[in-house]
Amino acid sequence: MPRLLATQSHVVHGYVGNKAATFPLQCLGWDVDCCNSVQFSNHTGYGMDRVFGNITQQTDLDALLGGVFANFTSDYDALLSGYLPNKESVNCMGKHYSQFKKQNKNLLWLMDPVMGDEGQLYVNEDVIPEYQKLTFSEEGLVDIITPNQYELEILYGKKISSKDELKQALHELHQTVPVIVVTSCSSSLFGDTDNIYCVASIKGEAPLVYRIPYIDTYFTGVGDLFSALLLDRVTKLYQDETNTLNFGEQICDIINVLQRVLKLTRYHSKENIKSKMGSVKGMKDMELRIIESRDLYHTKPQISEDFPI
Ligand code: PXL
Repeated sequence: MPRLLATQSHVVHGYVGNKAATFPLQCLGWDVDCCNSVQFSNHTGYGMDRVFGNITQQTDLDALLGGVFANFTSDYDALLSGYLPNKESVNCMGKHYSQFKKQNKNLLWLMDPVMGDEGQLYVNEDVIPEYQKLTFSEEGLVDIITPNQYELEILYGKKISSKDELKQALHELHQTVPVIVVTSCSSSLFGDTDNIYCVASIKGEAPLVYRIPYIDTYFTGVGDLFSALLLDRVTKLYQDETNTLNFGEQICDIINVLQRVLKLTRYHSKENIKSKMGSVKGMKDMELRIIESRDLYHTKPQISEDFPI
């Protein structure tokens, strides 16, 4: 059974971070070890005055990651990192993951540089240079990154206003990172507000562009689920000795899985929920239906007749 270590959020209620990633990965046959970068009552979309709990302090994160890697020196096939709230936690994850990757060159490290979306930063500004250091490290230790366009611009250090500029940014980041998936691009880049666009790029190949029908509801944790599914697919792609798996098709499959999870989530939520945004009841109703989606994570999903998806 492949084993993975994931360092990202734990929420007591709901499904973001490790709560969004663990069960789907377990369904796909992974043994998932979780290191929690925060332990919060719920995600921050409920409003900061409704978030209770703690950030894992650097000394604790350092002891946990140091201890795990000391005890299990060659036990991981993949490393995943997601939401880390501050400079110290990104630095600590980066230090331990880098050291472990150097000792285990064959494992895959997916780093989701969670910083913000649509022009809004939702972590401390001082995480930026930490993510840039890991992304542009000449040692090339990070295998996959999954920024949205805003996060890509932050890493790149420049705004991206055209497809050519996007290509240039990808080219620059590919000097050190082999796989880049820009999970959502601004609608202006493709002149189309009805759809969102995902751009997936492997170093040395032309980037692939995916048009995704826009679902007009507010979901949280979708990026975390995307990263988890991507790490599973890319691991299988790299291990595929028969050469039958194809990167472009894998991304297409992941997008289809996510669309089904979102439709199932919307199906289970009450109507008109957008008007309840910001309320605990409204946000609770829009939590990803991670468990109900259990049959959807595989390549060939078993879709129940009960759901119109
Ligand atoms: O990546 C989503 C996420 C992860 N962790 C926490 C969050 C969110 C989104 O709101 O609040 C704590």
